[in-house]
Amino acid sequence: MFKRAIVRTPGKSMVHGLSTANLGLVDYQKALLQHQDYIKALENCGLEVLVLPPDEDFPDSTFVEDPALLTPFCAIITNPGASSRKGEKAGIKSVLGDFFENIEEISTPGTVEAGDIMMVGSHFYIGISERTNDNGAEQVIQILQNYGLTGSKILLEEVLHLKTGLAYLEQNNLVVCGEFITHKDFKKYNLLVIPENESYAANCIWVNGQVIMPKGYPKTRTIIQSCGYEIKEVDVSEFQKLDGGLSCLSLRF
Ligand code: CIR
Repeated sequence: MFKRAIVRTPGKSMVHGLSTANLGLVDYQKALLQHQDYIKALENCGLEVLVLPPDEDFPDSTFVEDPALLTPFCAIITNPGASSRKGEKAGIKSVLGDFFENIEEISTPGTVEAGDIMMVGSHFYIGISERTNDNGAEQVIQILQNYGLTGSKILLEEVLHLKTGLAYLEQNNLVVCGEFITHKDFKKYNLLVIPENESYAANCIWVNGQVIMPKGYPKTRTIIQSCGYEIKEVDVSEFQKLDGGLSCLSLRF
């Protein structure tokens, strides 16, 4: 069960965030309102939410999931592969010191963005992507092992981050789409296969028995609901324009 979440209010500079989506310009005022709704959804799942102020120096800093990986025993400050995001580390490290006794760090030449890491119990799947390299993944695995946890690597072919196309909903239920549907490492899970035209909704989050998912994906909603989860929908269209999903917008622990 999670008790808390950390989010960062987007700054005006978010309109200059990294994007391959081709979905048009971000509407900043709309993004602020959507971010508030996202916070409410987390609170309605019982979480205490720490809201960090905008950091205008880093347009993508609202995607707080990427610069840190939180585990039950330590926080790992990552080393984002995108050069414009490397400086996000300091801001998140100073905050996590209040909650974690053990803070570890990934160092160059390793790069890691935690959107590439999915926790399943005490095991962590690490996507090797354009943002997370092999050296970074090996550093994460070594740190995890020092705390009695395990990690393994998954080579990504199409998606930006591992969790762009995967979400673990506990109880062996794994939401999958695209390249992950037939991946051998995920065969042991009960796969909830999301249709290609709703692939954005594969990035949803389990929060204490409930699932928060993006608004507007009825087939995915039905699939997840049929497994017995209560669903909360949030419109995150402005973050989608920056390739960001629901999971990217918070650190949950
Ligand atoms: C980026 O390209 O880094 C941001 N515009 C989006 C990051 C999304 N984060 C995630 O999937 N974990």
